[in-house]
Amino acid sequence: MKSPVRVAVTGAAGQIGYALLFRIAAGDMLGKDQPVILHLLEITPALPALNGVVMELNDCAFPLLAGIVATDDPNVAFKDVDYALLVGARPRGPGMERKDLLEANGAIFAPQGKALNAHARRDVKVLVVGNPANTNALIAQQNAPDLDPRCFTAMVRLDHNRALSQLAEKTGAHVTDIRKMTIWGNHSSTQYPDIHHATVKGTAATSLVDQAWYRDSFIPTVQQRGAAIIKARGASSAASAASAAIDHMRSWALGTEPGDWVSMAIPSDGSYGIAPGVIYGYPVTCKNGKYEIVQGLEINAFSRERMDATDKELREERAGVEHLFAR
Ligand code: NAX
Repeated sequence: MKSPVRVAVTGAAGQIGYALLFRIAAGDMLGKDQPVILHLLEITPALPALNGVVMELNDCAFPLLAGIVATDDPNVAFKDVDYALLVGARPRGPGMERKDLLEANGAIFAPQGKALNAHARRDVKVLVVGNPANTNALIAQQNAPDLDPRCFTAMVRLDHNRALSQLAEKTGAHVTDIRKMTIWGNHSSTQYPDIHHATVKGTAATSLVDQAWYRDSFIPTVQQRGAAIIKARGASSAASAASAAIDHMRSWALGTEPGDWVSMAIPSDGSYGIAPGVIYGYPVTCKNGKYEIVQGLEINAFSRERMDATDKELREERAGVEHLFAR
C-alpha cells in the first residue's frame, strides 16, 4: 500500500462537500491503492455540522481513510497538503452585482491562497470549484507567489461532462463512445462547448448533428444546465459537481486516456490567442501529474468569436479583482 496523501476540501459541510468526501475516501479520485488523510475546512458556525460529516466518514470504516483533520483555520487545513479542492465560496445573494460577488469571494480566496503559499506542498494540485471559479482560482494563485502558478486550476469538467451527455443522447451513442470534447473559457454562461474536434465512435461529431441543433440547442443547453438543475431540483448541482471534481483531479493525477483529452481551466500561456494569465478552459492531456494544452487545433470563425467572448469576460473579471493580488 502507498503512503497516505493529504487532500484538503473547503466548504466541507456544504452540499457538494457531502457528495464529494465519501467518494474521495472510497478511492474514486486517486485510486483504490491510495490512502488519504482528509483536511476539512469550514467557517466557524458550520463546525458542528462538519463534525456530523466527520462522524459519518468514520462510520463508513473506509479502508483507505487514514485520518481526518477538521478545522476553521486555513493554516491548519492546508498544512502539507498534496491536493486542495476549494469548494466553499460566497453564493450570489439577492440584488448582488458581479462586482460585489467578486469582492466577497476575494475575502475568501486571497487568504486561502496565502495559506496554501505558506503551508501546502510545493507541488500541490489546487482545483477551485466555488464560483466564480476561474477568477477565484486567479485570486488564490496571485496570493501564492512562492507556488508554481500552474498549481492553480478551476473546474469546467462539469460542463465537459454535460456536453458529453448531451451529444451522446442526440447521437444515440454512449458517453464512452465520444472523444475530444472541449469546453473553452469561463465556467459561466459565456463558456464555449466545442464539438468541432469531437468524434463519436470515430466519426466527426459535426457530421452527425446539424449546425442549427449545435448552435441553438446544444450550446445553450450546456451553458445553462446549472440554472435548469436549480429550477428542477430547487438546489444547485451537487452530486454531478462533486463527480466532475473527482474526474478533474483523477485525470490530472493519474493521466488522460490515449487518443483523448479533457477540459481544464488553467493559467493561459497565450495559446489560441487567449489573454495570458487568465484561468481559461482548454483541452488538455495529462501525464505524470502534469497537464499540457492540446496544440494545433483548427479554429474556425464560429469558434473564434465564442472563444474571444469568454476570454473578454475573464479579462473583465480579472480587472475587477486585481487590487486583491499580492504585490
Ligand atoms: P453550499 O452552500 O451547500 O456549501 C458551501 C459551504 O462552504 C458551506 O458549508 C459554507 O459554510 C462553506 N464556506 C463558505 N465560506 C467558506 C470559507 N471561507 N472557508 C471554508 N468554507 C466556507 O454550496 P455548494 O452547493 O456546496 O456549492 C459550493 C460552490 O460550488 C458554490 O460557489 C457553487 O456556486 C459552486 N459550484 C460550482 C460548479 C462548477 O462547475 N465550477 C458547479 C456546482 C456549483 O454550483
